[in-house]
Amino acid sequence: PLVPGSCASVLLRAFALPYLDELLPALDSIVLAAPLRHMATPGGLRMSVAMSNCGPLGWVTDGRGYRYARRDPDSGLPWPPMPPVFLRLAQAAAQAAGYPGFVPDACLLNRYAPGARMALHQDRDECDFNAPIVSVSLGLPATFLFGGAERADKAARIGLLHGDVVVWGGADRLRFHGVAPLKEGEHAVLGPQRINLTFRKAS
Ligand code: MD3
Ligand code: FE
Repeated sequence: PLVPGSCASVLLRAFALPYLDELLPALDSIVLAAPLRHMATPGGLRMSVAMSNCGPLGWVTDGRGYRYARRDPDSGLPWPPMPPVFLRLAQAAAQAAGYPGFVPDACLLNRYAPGARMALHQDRDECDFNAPIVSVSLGLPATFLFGGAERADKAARIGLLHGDVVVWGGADRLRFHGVAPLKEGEHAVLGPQRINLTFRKAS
C-alpha cells in the first residue's frame, strides 16, 4: 500500500529505468509533433504545467471545459501515435500492480518547470473508473499530494523520483491529488524540469 489504509495503488520505484533509452527519444519526437503548451482552465487561468498528448485521445482544457479530444486543438491534427515502448511500459506496470489487461487509449504528458504545480483535483473525465491510471515520473523529483475522497481531507506527501511508476486504481481512483510546486534543480538527464506521463483508458 502507498499509505496506511489503502491497497489499490502501487508504487514501483525505478520501474521505468530499463525503458528510458528507448522511451526518451520517442518522447522527443512527440513533443516535436505536438509541442507542450500551457492550456487554459475553464475559468480562464493559464496552467503552470505545460501539456501535450499521444495516443488516440488527448486530454484538453479550454474555456469550454475539460474533455478528451481526438485532435490537437493547436494543429488540428490527430495526436501523435502512442509509441510501442510507452504501451509496453504502461502494460508491464499495470500487470505488476495487479491490473492485467490494461489498454490505455490516452497518454497525457505533463511538463513541470521549477515553480510549476498542480492543485488538488480528481480525474473524472474518463469513462471507466475501474481502469487504473499509470503514471511515470521523469527528471527532477516532485512531492505528490495524495488526498482523500473530499477536497478538504489531509493529503499525504509522497516523493516521486526519476523512473518511478505509480499505478493508481480501485478505491484510490477518485481520490483528490496534486503536485507541490517543483523545486529548482538540474536533472542529469532531463535538465531543469520534471516530465510526468499518465496512461489512461479515456473511452
Ligand atoms: C491518483 N498528474 O495529470 S500523476 C494529472 O504528476 C495528474 O503530473 C500528476 O494528476 C502529475 O491528472 C500526478 C499521478 C496520478 C494521476 C491520476 C490519479 C495520481 C492519481 C488519479 C487518481 C488518484
Ligand atoms: Fe490527476
